Amino acid sequence: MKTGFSRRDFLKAGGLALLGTTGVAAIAQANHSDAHPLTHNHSANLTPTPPHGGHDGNLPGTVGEVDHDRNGFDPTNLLTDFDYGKVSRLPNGQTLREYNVIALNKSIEIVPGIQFPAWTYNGRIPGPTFRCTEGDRIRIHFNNGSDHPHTMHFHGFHPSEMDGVPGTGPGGNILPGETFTYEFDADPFGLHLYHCHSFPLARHIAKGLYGAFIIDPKEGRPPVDREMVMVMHGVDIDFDDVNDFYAVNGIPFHYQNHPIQIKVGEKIRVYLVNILEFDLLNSFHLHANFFNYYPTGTSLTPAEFTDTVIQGQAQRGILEFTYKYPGMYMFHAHVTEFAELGWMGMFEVLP
Ligand SMILES: [Cu+2]
Repeated sequence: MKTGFSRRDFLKAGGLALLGTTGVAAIAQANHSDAHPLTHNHSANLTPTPPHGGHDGNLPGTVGEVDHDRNGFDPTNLLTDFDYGKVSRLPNGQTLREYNVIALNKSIEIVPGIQFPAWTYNGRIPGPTFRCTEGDRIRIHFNNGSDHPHTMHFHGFHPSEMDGVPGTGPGGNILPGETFTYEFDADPFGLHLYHCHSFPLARHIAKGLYGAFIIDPKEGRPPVDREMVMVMHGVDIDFDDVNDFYAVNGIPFHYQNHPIQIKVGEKIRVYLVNILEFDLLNSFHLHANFFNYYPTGTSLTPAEFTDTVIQGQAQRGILEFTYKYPGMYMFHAHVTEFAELGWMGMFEVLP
């Protein structure tokens, strides 16, 4: 018959007790409150955990706030900033959507105190989210207001001369001060993207010349309560072809510092695009939930029901989900290094 505690049992019990106290201390720190219900009954056992090297229970992040007004854009607004263009009708009845886009050099405060000398479409990172319906005529008046040649290369069907690639015609190399009009029919429906295709390509993309391009199916997608666009990218502030920060919609840590508010039971649709340069893969992980995933948005039937998706550069897809319980839920790259360098956000789910 076994008697008493084995050494193994003793260590296990002791280890758990130790872990328990440390865990509770971390929770207390994270909530900045000694009166938190979780810690109330244990307060006698608590000793403050000294802050050292990020082990104080707080999330990695920035202190302070970038100047969104000076930057000219706020990632919270970019989530729902769908640009449908100036709409008119062609003689053949086709819907025409016209857009004005200018390439601009622009200094963007990427994290508090650090200016990134970006190249932008319309002064923002990412550029405008163009949105249209399958079969629409898209006409983009592009003006290069910068000091380098740039182009606009769209994913989707179009003639070679509208591909925005050097060597394919006048649209393939728009010099500083020049203009060009890209025109094509929106096809196929799905979630696409556009970016500069001037060389060296990695530099032109990494400096900020990219954006999402949504083509809705003719019959539409099933209605949801909220739609938002998220463009995942890196920021290489010292131009050594290594990303120093990672972000969604321009500013690292933005949605951690400014959680996205949604409600219990709401149907959420996220248009997720990866344009990350220099790293092979990016990812999106949703906490305490699962989503239906539509790769490239080219089918109305989800391909997967999951909580994590991996995307290479230019891969994209549509996520649909609903939260059952109120609270704060992280979403982030499950490349954890990216998460701790800025690709981290929060959904605040309200009752
Ligand atoms: Cu360019």
